[in-house]
Amino acid sequence: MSFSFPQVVHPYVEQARQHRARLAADPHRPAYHFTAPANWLNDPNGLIQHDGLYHLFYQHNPHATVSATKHWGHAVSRDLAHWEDWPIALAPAPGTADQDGCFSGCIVVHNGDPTMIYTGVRVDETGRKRQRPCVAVSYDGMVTWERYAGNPVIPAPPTDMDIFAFRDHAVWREADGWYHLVGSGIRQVGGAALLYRSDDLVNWEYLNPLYVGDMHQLDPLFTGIMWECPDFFRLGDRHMLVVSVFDHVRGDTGAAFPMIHHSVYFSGDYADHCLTASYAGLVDYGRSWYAPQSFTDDQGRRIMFGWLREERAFEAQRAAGWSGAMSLPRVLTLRPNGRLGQTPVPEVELLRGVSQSWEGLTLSPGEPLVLDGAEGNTFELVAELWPAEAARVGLIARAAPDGSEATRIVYDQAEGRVTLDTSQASLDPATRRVARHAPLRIAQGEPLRLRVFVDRSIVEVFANDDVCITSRVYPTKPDSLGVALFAEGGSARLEWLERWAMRGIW
Ligand code: DQQ
Repeated sequence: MSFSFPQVVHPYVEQARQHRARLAADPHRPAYHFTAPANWLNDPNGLIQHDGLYHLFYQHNPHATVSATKHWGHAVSRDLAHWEDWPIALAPAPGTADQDGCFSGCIVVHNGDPTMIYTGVRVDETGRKRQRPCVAVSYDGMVTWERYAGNPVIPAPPTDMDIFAFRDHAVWREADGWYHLVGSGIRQVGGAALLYRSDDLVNWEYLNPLYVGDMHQLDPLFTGIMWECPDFFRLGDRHMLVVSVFDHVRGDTGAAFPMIHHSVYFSGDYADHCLTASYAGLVDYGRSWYAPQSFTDDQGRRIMFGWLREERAFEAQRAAGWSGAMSLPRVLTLRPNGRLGQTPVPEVELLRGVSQSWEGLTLSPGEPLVLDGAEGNTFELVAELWPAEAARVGLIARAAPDGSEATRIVYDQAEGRVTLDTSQASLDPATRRVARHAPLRIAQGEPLRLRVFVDRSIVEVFANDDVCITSRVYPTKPDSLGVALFAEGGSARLEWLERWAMRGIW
């Protein structure tokens, strides 16, 4: 079956091409992870496959590299690997409920028309920033959007709880109508995903919180005072609620600053409009992952993108002229005990170029094995390793010849965890450099399987299809390109390793 796709001819598209050409030589600018043409990008929004075309909308400030005046940027793909820019879908409109920002949301198809449910931001006369659900509809294949005249469609949050914040949306269809989650927090309680029901997407009846967190609980997961960007879907015989954790930190003066943390999933049973969770975990254990959203495509796959935020100074972002990237699209699977499994969509392999492979090598402690010919900053690497007697085994990437910069991915057998260590990734003190750990228990008779995507300032790691860790790295030296394997505390074995140069997505 063949589709005929709309061709968008618009001055914005040419302008976007010029921005991309201008920024392409930046050594930190990803080549095969999605970025905005220029300036600020954050959350993925409105993910949908419609008439065969994949749509990725995203939070975007087209005017600067800072998080302000949120628009909905828009790109499309025929294969989930290559992307084209389309004109900005939604911009704050003076005099409307979104005049100070079009925040995150989703898109569903209602009576044949793609319909966007997003958060309109408007600062009122008293200076209060009001965040309320709004609706817009497209009648031309999602190029232009008409606001619903009755926006906001929910004028205020429920009044039977002391609500803190009210934004971001997940909407899905059940037999008796549309259901809708709004991200929120209940003061002194914790994050909350508030559930509504509607027949027409514009008249909403509040039901109850689908699920509420506990802000005082730190272990095993910290879930904060408020939840942003709720996402809710069925996976196998479970339901998954994914939220991104917002909290405050107190500065030296005692003043509270907003702080975004990580994305948590709760998996369990959904009945009577409530979720009973039996497992909770982090979607990605790295430093840079936030605000994911997912959708189901026409092959029935649940596919997720997340925002990979910057870990360098605002000044460096301003000088670069761009900020923020998307993760690779990931297919979600259900793992034992309700855990969330993630693998890159197979279409990512369309980007593979020249390949090289190594096999059957022993890794001896104290003698890192440099993979000659594997160096680079834009590649994918898949390795199968047997830790054997080694206490730790791993991979080094973006390494300088003199060892002054290096990013390490380490599996520790005794701890049962994999670490993405960027603490020496850069000599630039104004970049965040941290070690982030993910629990990884490898079953008896199974090797350590690492799939690593290095894309200039992005390192995205998938371990045994079980855990993901993604962080940003900013090596300062042009020759910080080396790749090596190592073992510590005993010998390990490399079964095989394949490395592909990766092509760009534009
Ligand atoms: N980003 C959006 C909000 C959301 C936050 C604004 C999460 O809708 O709560 O750009 O990154």
